[in-house]
Amino acid sequence: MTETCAPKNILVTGGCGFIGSNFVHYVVNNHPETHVTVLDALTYAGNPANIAGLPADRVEFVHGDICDADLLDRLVPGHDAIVHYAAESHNDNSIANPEPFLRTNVEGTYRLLEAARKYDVRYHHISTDEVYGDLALDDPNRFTEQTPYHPSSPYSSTKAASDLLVRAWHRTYGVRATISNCSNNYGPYQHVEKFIPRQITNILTGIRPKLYGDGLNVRDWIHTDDHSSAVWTILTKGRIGETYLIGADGERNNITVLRDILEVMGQPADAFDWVKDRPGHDRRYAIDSTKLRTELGWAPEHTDFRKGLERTIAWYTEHRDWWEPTKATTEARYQQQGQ
Ligand code: NAD
Ligand code: TDX
Repeated sequence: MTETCAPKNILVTGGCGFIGSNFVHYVVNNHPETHVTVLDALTYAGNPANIAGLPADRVEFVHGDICDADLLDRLVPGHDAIVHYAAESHNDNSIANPEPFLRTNVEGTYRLLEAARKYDVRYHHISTDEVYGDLALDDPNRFTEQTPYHPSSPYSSTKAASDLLVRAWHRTYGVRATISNCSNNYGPYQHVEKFIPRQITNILTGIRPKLYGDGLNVRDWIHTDDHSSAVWTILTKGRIGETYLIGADGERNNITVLRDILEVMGQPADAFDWVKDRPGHDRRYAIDSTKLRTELGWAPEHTDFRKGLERTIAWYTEHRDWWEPTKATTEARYQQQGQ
């Protein structure tokens, strides 16, 4: 399939977070015809440094909240598409305090959909495989676009709610929407609260890595650059009203990932602590991305997980000034939770 008209002006929400900022870099590097406006509230998870240094004629930053309808009235007209990444994204935080998740993930999506409807702007919604709940370790199936929604955590239930709003706004009001549900991302600019950066930066600061439960929970890892290319593919070639699952066949259990990190960083294989499990901890996620690959011709490029992990470890080693300011508060919060 060939690319239908590449959008000239896109509004990227959450473009100062981990995956959103990697997408902004991807667009700047690969699609010179597209201008990006980043809308980000700069919560604890947003960092303007993630997009600093990008050419001013390609990327404009607007500091603001997706729940601010007046701001959206001023900002959305003139854009060809909204790519909606902004969210409260961390499961452990949603268990400690669900309220911001309801506001940003549900109300924020509602506000953006209303703006997309009012100004007839194409809308792409970034979601997660967690809306499908979890699989048993020995289940031969993986998630597909037909898997029923069965979210487990306050985080994933608010993401599921936001997906359902998108479907309703497409069907009822004709909003030109697509949805993608992606598996666990890794790469640069990921907050140190998340599994892989937490363990790398623990080792770099002399703290022992922490593994939840029995360490056998499985995540389906994808490099964030592959997520970006998949989103661009769906934005430009996807069928309106459709959902596409994004994954790179990267299933691994947590203890295997941790042992890889320990080995690459020259640590003994047992140099970590077992800690309290996450309440309601999903056992396994696994994505079947056949629809995206066969219908739109997308394929991941970063399929060597070990190599991607080594590059990610190198990035955190070389960018201490990026993560050090957030490390102590993040670990203090985990310590309070017994994790
Ligand atoms: P993140 O927490 O790193 O970044 C979220 C960004 O959104 C931050 O920059 C934050 O400041 C901004 N934000 C939060 N609330 C806002 C608001 N009310 N208004 C404007 N901006 C706001 O998150 P991430 O890991 O980059 O995830 C991005 C998206 O991808 C989310 O929608 C998430 O559900 C989805 N996703 C994440 C993963 C993953 O592995 N991290 C996997 C699949 C899908
Ligand atoms: O210190 C830790 N030790 C540990 O064993 C942390 C922080 C996590 N874990 C485990 C829990 C999970 O099984 O590692 C796995 C990954 O944990 P997270 O990084 O918190 O990710 P997860 O809960 O799987 O959700 C992520 O992928 C799907 C993103 O945070 C979500 O935004 C996305 O939707």
